[in-house]
Amino acid sequence: MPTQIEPALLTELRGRLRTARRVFVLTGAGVSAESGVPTFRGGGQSGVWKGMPFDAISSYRMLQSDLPALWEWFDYRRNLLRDLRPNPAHLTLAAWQEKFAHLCLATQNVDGLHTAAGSRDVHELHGNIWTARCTQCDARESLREETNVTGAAMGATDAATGARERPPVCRSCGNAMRPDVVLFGEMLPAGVFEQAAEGAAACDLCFVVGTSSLVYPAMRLPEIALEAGAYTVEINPEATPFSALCHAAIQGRAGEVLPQLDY
Ligand code: BJW
Ligand code: ZN
Repeated sequence: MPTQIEPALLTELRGRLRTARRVFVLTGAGVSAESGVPTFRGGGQSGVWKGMPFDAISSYRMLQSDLPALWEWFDYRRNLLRDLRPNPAHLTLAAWQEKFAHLCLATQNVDGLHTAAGSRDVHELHGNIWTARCTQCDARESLREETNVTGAAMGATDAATGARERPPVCRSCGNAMRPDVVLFGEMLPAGVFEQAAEGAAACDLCFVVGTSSLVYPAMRLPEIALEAGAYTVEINPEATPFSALCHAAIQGRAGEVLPQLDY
C-alpha cells in the first residue's frame, strides 16, 4: 500500500509549496533506494562488502593502505549502478527546479541519478562515483565510457572491454588516480558545503529526503535551515535524529511521497 499522507498535512505542504520563495532539498541514499541502489545503513547486508563494513572501506585509511581494494569496491558499486534509472522522487525534484525560481538541491549521493533525472547544478557533497581524480594533480576523468569492470587490477587498458587499468594512471602527470568521492576522514570538496549551506540558510522551505542524518557535515544543513526559520519536512520510512526537530516527519518512501506533494 503506497504511503498515505494525512490530508491536513498534505494541504499544508501543498500550500507551502505554492507560496515558497526559496526551497532547499538535502537528499541521501534513500532517495535512490527505489531505483535499486542499496543504502549504507538500515538493514540487510547493503553496508558490508567482503566482510568489511562500508565505513572501513570508504575511508581515508583505506585510500592510503590499499588503493587497489578501494578501486575494486567502487568498480563493484559502479557495475551495480550502470543500468539503474532515476525514480519518481528524482524526477519530481527535477521538475521542481522548473517551478521555483530558487531551488537548491544538495545530495550526499555519488550515483549521479539527480543529474540523470534532469536536475541542474546539483551540489554533490560527497563527490561522484563516475569520475576519477588524480591523487597528485587533481586532474579528473570520466569513468562513464568504461564497460563492465571485473574489479581485478588489470595492469593495462583492455582494448576489448574498454576498461582502464586499476588504479588508472593520470594522463597529465602519470600518478595514480582515485575515485572522486569523499571518504570518511576527508574534507568535502572546497566550496561545496559552503554553497549548500548558503542555500539552506536562505530557504523558507526545506526537505530532507532519504538520509539517516548521521554523517557530518551534511547533517548540519537541515539544522541550518531550521535555525534560519525555514519550515522543515523529512521524508523517510524510518525515524532519524532529525525527525524530532523538523516541523513535519512523513514516514514513507520518497518515490511515493514526493509526487503526491506536487501541486
Ligand atoms: C528511504 C527509503 C526510501 C530507505 N525513501 N528514504 C564523531 C562524531 C561526529 C562526526 C565524526 C565523528 N567521527 C568522525 C566524524 C566525521 C565523519 C562522520 O560524520 N562520521 C559519523 C558517521 C560518526 N564525517 C566525515 O569524515 C566527513 N568529513 C569530515 O567530517 O571532514 C572533517 C574531518 C576531516 C578529518 C577528520 C575529521 C573530520 C566526510 C564524510 C564522507 C561520507 N562518505 C560516505 C561514503 C561516500 C563514498 C561512498 O559512496 O562509498 O558517504 S559515508 C556514507 O554515508 C555515504 C553517504 O553519502 C553518507 C550518508 O548516508 P545517507 O545518505 O544518510 O544514507 P544511509 O544509508 O545512512 O541512510 C539511508 C536512509 O534512507 C535511511 O534513513 C533509510 O530509512 C532511508 N530510506 N529507503 C526514503 N524509499
Ligand atoms: Zn595527475
